[in-house]
Amino acid sequence: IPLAWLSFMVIVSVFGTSHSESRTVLHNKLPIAEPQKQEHSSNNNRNSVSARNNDHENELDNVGVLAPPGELKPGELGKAYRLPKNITEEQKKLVSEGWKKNAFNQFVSDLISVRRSLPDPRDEWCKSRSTSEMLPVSELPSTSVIICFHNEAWSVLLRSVHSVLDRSPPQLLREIILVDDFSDMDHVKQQLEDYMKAYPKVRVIRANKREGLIRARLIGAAAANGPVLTFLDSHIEATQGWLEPLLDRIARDPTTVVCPVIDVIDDDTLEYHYSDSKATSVGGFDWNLQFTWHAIPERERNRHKNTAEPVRSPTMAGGLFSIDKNFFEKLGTYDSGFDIWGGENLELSFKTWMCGGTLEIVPCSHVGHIFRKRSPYKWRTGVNVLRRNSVRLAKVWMDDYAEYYYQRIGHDLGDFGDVSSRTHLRDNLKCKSFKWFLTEIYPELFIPGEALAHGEIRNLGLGGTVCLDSPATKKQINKPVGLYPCHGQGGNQYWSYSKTGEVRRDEMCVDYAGQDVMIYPCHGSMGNQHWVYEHQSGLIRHGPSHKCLGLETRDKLVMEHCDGSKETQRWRFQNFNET
Ligand code: LR7
Ligand code: MN
Repeated sequence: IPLAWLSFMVIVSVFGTSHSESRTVLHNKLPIAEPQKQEHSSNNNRNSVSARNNDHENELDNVGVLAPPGELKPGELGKAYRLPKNITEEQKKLVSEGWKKNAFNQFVSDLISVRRSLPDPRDEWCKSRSTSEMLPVSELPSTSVIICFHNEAWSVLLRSVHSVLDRSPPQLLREIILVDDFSDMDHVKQQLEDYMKAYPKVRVIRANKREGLIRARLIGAAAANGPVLTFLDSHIEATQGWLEPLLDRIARDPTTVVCPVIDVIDDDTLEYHYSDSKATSVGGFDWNLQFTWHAIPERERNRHKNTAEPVRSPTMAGGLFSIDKNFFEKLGTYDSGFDIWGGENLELSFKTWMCGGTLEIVPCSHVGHIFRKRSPYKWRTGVNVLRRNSVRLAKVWMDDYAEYYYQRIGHDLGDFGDVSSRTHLRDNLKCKSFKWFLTEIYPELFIPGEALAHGEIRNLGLGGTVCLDSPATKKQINKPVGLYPCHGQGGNQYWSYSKTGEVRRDEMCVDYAGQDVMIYPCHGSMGNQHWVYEHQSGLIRHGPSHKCLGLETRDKLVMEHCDGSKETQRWRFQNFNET
C-alpha cells in the first residue's frame, strides 16, 4: 500500500511528477472488450513497399527471419509478427533499446512494411450502406488530418501517414498536417521533409519549443485549410473506408463530433486486433477525471435498429476524431493552458454536449492504435501536468461537481493558472449545466454526494490513525484491501458508501467472499458487496456472513464475530449523511 500511495501522490520521478500517474492512465485506456481475433478473408491486395529506413532487414535475412518469395511478409494482413528465438545478442540489444525509447516493439515495427495490408474490419451493414443510405462522396466535406507527435518511431510515423494516404478518397483528404512537437530523434529532424516531398498532400510544421500535445494540435488546426479537422495520434493505422462514415455524420449536422472505433494494435507483435464492429464501447470518466470505457448502455442500444449505427458517447478517448472546423472554433478549440497530455479529451467532450453538439462513436469507421503501458517521453519536471489540466477542466466546466474531484486529490489544487477567459467562453456560449450533462447524457455515473457517506474510512482502534487504503483499478481486482495511516489527501483512501450498502470507489467495490476482504468490480446485486454501517456503534457488518470488519494489526484487516466493545471493529465514515 505505501507504494501505491506513493504512486498516487506522484512526488518523485526523474521525468517530472506526472510520469507515474500517466502510466496508470495509459493502462486504463485499453478498451474493456477483449480484442477479438477474426478470420481474415483478404480483400486488400495492395502492394507493400518496405520501410525505407530498415536497418535490420539484412541482418535478419541471415537468420531466416524474412519470408521467402511467395510467402507473407512480416505483419501483412495485420498479422502478428514474432521474432524468432535465435536472434543475435546484437539484435536483442536493438530490441530492448526500441522498447525503451518507444514503449512498444520498434524493432518489430521496423521489419513490417510501412504500407502493409489490412483486412477490411467493417460490418457487412456498413459496406452495403455505403452505396445506398450514405451521402455520396461528392456531397461530403473534405478534411485536414492533423497528426501531432513528439519523438515518434520512424516506421510507425510513416505507417500512420501511409495508411491515411492509401485509404482515404483523394477528394476527401485535403491535406495531412504533421506537427512535430520539438522531437530530438535524428530521423525526424533530418529525414522527414525529404521523405514527404514525394507526397504533396503532406505538410510538416515544426514547433520551436516543446508545446505538448494540446497546443501542438492548436498549431495544426490554425494551419488547416479543410472545413473539417480530423485529429489522429502518430501510431495509428487507418483501415478501408474509415473516413467516409465520419464525414457523413458531419455533413448531416456540423455540430456532431465523431470518433472511429479504436482497434488495438499490439505493442509487441504489431498485430491488428479487430474489435467486434457490432459491440463497441462508449466513453465515460471517473471522479479522478480519468477516461473510462463502458458497455453501451441499454437506453442507447434501444435507439438503434442496427448495431453498426453511430452511438452517442458521453466522452471521447481523445486521440482520434473529426470535428467541423467552425464548430471547433465556436467551442473555443482547446484550452491552450493545458500542457503536454491529458484532460483535453474530457474538456472537448463536456463542452460538445453542454454547448449544443453531439458526440458519437461510428462503428463503421475503424482506426487501429498502438496502446502503450507507459509514457515513453519526457513530461515536465516539478509540475503535476495532468492534475493541473484536470483542475482547469473542473474549475471551468463542472460547477459544484468539481468538489468530488478536489476531494479525490485532497483539495491540493496546486497552481492551475488563470481560467477566467475559459469561464467567459462558457458564459458567452450559454452552455448547459454540468448537472444537465450528468442527468441527460451520463446518468450511469455514480455520484459520491448521492451516497450515504464519502471520504476516508478511519478505524478507531490502535490509536485511531489507520484508514482503509487501496487503489481501485482493474489491476487491483481480487487483491486484498489494504490499510495505511490516514493522510487526508483523498486518493486511495477516498471511498463512498452507497445507498445499497456498497463500499466503493468509481466502479470498484469492497467484496468479501470468505477469504480476504478484496477489491472487485461492483455488480450492483448486494451479496458479498453488501455492508451495513452503524454510525452509532461504528460497526461495519457484512450482509451475507454477518461478520464485522476489524483490524488484526495496523496493516491487516480481519473479518470476525461482531463485538461492539472491540475498538478495532469501530470505524468512522467521513461525511456521513444521517438522514
Ligand atoms: O508532448 C507531447 N507532444 C505530443 O505531440 C506528448 C504527446 N504528443 C503526441 C504523441 O506523440 C501522440 O501522438 O500526442 C499523441 C498522444 O500521446 P500518447 O499516444 O503518448 O498517449 P495516449 O495514446 O494515451 O493518448 C490519449 O490521451 C491523450 C491525452 O488525453 C490524447 O487525447 C491522445 O490523443 C489519446 N489517444 C487516443 O485516444 C488513442 C486511443 C487511446 C485510447 C483510449
Ligand atoms: Mn496514442
